[in-house]
Amino acid sequence: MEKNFKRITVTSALPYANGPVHIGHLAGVYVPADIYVRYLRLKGRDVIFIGGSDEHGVPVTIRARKEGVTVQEVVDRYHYLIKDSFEKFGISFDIYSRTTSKTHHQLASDFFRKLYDEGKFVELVTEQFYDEESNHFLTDRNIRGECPRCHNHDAYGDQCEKCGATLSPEELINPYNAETGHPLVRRATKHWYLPLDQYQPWLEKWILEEHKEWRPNVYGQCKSWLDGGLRPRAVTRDLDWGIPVPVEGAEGKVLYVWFDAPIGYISNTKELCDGNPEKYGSWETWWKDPETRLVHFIGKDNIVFHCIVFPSMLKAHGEYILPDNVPGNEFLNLEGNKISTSKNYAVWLNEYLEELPNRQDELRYVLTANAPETKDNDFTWADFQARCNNELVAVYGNFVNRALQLTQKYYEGVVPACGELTDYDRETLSEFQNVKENLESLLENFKFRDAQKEAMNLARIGNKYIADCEPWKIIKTDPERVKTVINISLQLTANLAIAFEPFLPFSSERLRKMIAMESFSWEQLGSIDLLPAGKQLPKPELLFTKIEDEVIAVQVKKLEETIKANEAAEYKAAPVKDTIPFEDFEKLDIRVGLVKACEKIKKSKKLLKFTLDDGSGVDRTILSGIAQWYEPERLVGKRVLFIANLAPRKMMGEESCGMILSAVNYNGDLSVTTTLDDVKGGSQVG
Ligand code: B3M
Ligand code: ZN
Repeated sequence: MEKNFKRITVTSALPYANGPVHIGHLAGVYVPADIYVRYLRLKGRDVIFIGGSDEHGVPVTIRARKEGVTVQEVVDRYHYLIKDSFEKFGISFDIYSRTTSKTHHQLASDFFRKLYDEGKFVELVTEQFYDEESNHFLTDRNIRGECPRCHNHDAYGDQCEKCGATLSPEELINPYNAETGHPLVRRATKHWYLPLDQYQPWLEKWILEEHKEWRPNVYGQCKSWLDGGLRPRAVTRDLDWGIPVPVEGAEGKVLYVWFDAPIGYISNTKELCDGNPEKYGSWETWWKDPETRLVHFIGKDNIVFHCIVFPSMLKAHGEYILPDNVPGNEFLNLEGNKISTSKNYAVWLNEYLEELPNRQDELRYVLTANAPETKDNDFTWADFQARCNNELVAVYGNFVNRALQLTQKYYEGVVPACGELTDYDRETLSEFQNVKENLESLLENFKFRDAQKEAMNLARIGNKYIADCEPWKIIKTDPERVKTVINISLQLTANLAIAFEPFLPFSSERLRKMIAMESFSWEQLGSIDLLPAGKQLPKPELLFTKIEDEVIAVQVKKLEETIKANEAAEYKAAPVKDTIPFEDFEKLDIRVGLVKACEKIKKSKKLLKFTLDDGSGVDRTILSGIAQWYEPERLVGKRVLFIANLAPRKMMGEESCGMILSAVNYNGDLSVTTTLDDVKGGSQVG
């Protein structure tokens, strides 16, 4: 922090209340924000942490229509589900409110009105697509029509999924309403635009010159937007869900969701402070005092709104401070694939909480260890297991457990006194005193991944120390030395509880109780007299437990099944071949064969050899390339369909007389066809 700020307002993106939150949200926004806030609180800084649901916009209305419920029902359901997930993961918001709150509607409305009255908007009339049957304007994604390039009939208003062309709705031939199929007409409509072009020179100076310290991915995105030249942006929409535009003659229009949502940070602060002024003071201090540092935690798809649009709104308004930093993260992938809410491909937090109970810190740990801070990153269950077992259990948990168990064993849980320090003790202590300084500078610079590594390093130092000193070997011969070693190990343990608090709050809390500390603060980090000699410690329990293979297998399988289900849902049958006359069909002699024997063929991975009863009294041999999908025993006794009059062919030295019919599934898997009833071998099919 270059400037000395008095207090810090921390916000994290308001998730859309149109579905549950997943690990991508947690990794990209909420865990880093929470680490930062917890650190500042431990330091005794004046900080508030603002969150809430984004309950306006088109997606919630689509979801409601699909489910046949009201929009209010949809946002209620997800608001509470999301809020609950965050709470259970220890995301320590001072407030988690919603953009449908009264306070927010009022504040966002007033914000708009002030800009309107001061002539900060430009009014523009444009032609938009309109559905005359249901009387409403449509958004790009809700418009479909024929692609002007490949003539696919179901291209979207923004893109053709068949040929990949990027489109705008006007380009579509015969546009129609994607939900109802109604044809669309063009109709003139008036909207208010924020003239971002007018803010361009100011933004260039403010970001490109004065905020060079922003993360390269954030700075880079801003630069490329600015280099491309900014254009006015509509801040109103023709929709019936949202905050009504507070201007006469604007009936049926609402504020654009990206206009109202960031104002939600301010509204939620107001709600927080008005509800508890003794604790939080006036909301305005948190948003208007230049000595307040404003920090927005977001994902990369929100960068332009938080770095360009919202600051321009704040600047236009004139009374507010601007963000001092916007730590934006890249995306987290899952097992090599994109996380997708619409495809249900994600690890949902509410499901994780049920399926891996009491393992919130484990997920927080792995998400931070793999945080997509500078580039997209991948979450895999195998890595999750490895990090939990090899780092949390084997390093951190192991050290703490050793220190506490030895205290029980040798001193009945009473902290022994520290004797004279050796050079090695001093070396160890100075090493971990450096950790504090390193941690601080990393946390202040939003490098949470490296910061957590640094904290883990402290545990490694401890492990090495105890392993090198081998107290169990000298307890008889040099009991005084052992006292010192255990004392130092316990001091290190206390330090670990503090250092890990921002990252692993649940474990730190448990550890704090195991070492009978009332409370701790960041300033204590690095000191070696946190646990006074003579202090009685309770019986310790394990800080972390191993994650078993079965638990991981279940999760991996779940994702694989989702992929399969999606592939099946997306599968489109191949086009039907050219029509043939009936006589051509009659040329084929398809029959039922009873499988008398079936075996693998040596030297071939593909072929199975069938011996069929085809009703002729003589066994028929057919080879079929389905070994990959069937154990031969499974097919014995089954009735299969085969082509009886196909010219015999030699394969792998065997003669095959006919062909067994199989269906090719969407993913290429083969499935042998059979009859529903017991039909005699040799029966004709037709
Ligand atoms: N709801 C988009 C998102 O969830 C949007 C963020 C608003 S932050 C003010 O990614
Ligand atoms: Zn196309």
